[in-house]
Amino acid sequence: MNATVLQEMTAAEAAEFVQHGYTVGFSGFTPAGAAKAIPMAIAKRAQAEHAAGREFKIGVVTGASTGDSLDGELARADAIAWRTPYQSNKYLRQSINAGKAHFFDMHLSMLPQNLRYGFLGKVNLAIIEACEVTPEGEVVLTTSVGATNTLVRIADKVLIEVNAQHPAALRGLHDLYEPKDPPHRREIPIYSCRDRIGEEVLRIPPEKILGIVHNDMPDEVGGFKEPDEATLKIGDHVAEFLAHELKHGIIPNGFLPIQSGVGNIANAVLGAMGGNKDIPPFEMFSEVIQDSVIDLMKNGDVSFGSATSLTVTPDVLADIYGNLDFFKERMVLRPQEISNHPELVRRLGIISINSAIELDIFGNVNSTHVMGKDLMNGIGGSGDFTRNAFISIFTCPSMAKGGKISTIVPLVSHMDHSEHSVQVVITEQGVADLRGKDPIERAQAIVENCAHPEYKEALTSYFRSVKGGHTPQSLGSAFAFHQRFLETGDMRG
Ligand code: 0RQ
Repeated sequence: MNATVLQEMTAAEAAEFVQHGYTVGFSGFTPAGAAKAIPMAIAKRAQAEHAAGREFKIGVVTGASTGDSLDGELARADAIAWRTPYQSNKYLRQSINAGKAHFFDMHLSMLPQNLRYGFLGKVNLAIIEACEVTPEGEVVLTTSVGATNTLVRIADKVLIEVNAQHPAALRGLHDLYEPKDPPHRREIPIYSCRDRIGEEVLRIPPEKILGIVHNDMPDEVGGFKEPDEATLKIGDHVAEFLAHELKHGIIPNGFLPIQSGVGNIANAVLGAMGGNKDIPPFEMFSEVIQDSVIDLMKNGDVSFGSATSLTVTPDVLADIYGNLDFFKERMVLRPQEISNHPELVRRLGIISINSAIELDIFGNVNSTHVMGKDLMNGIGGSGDFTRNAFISIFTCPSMAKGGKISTIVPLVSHMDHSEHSVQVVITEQGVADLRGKDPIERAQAIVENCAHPEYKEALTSYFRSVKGGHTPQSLGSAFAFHQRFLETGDMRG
């Protein structure tokens, strides 16, 4: 292989390679492993261009969400023409909801193949974070893989941030594999969470690398709120439900791998599962490994974790890096195309646990839009897992905004997961098992077991007032709860 001296440069010099109208693919899945210094420099460049009266906006593709130095800086600089597949940044959200940045909400497993198929056009530049780059172009990634392997391969050129926060000893944590495209695609040969099928490093032809920028910024992963009573109750209900399924032979002995969303509820659910004596040590086959999983690994409650990102707070990351051999034996980071692949989710029998913004009495789930209109984050990986899970579970508190909103409504104001994919609903009130139930039985189970008592009567009278039909839906009043909230600020009127 050629040993080329790679050009070192500043972030500002690297940003000069970016032109108005480019599509740029950045590393990162959540803030973990996201490029940081170069996107900040691109935002500065955009501001300077705008001040000089010139247009400067780019298409931004990453694995999922990123940190503020990427989505926040670029959104504040009004430098994002379009963005996919997921985001969770307050400034970018504002920009999208104001119609300034176009956003395509996409199942995360589909992004790499949609890029390869050419659905999103050409990728001009990939900007990625690494902990080691050899002169031969071997690149060791940091705390996520996301779509980086595909972005790097299809982009015209590559810029690399080498981040000193992450040790080169991360080599071996990643398993990089990209399927062939139809009609040549074969099965993905993963038959257990621990299987490794790819390479430890990315191999980038050195002539494709425009330069290296040294950086020392930590991942911008925020902490968790202390769980409130409702969150703890949801966690307990999930753990008890799963222990019951195991006891009754629905979940096989030895348990099945778990996928869990991110955020406070997911953290509480995993904590409750670890604390439940009837649940044996289990594996994770998920997209994100977050703080609670690390605690459970140390206790022996989680025996292995397969994901695409290690999204942990700085103290937890320091702990992992202090005991890297222990954790490298217990985890693997894969491309999101593999960590979230429907084929694998169904083959391995993953139990999926995700959160809803609202859900209706028939089991349809809205994960993405407030009052049918304003984007919150995006569907993320929740659809990849839910549609193909062994058992799919959705959790949420029964009320939001201090009770002014019932999260259980007659009809969702936006739909991400349909009644056909949603099997179990869990709020702090209890559990509605929807398997084998028709729409009327589902409505009864959800209202009885999951709705808040303050909303039970209104929800019951809604579906009882409809006569005949398979699904008791009234087109005239299906959105009465939402209308009342928009008019009075409270769904109770
Ligand atoms: O508002 O932030 O102003 O307080 O929504 O709600 O209860 O804190 O829940 O942080 O777990 O997020 C679905 C958004 C839940 C998330 C969603 C308001 C509420 C609060 C947040 P504030 P909570 P969480 C893996 C899988 C889609 C992607 C996914 C999500 C804020 O889980 O983005 O599943 N999921 N990915 O007050 C109006 C309602 C509301 C409401 C809640 N009905 N109406 N506002 N809120 N319900 C991750 C990846 O893919 C990377």
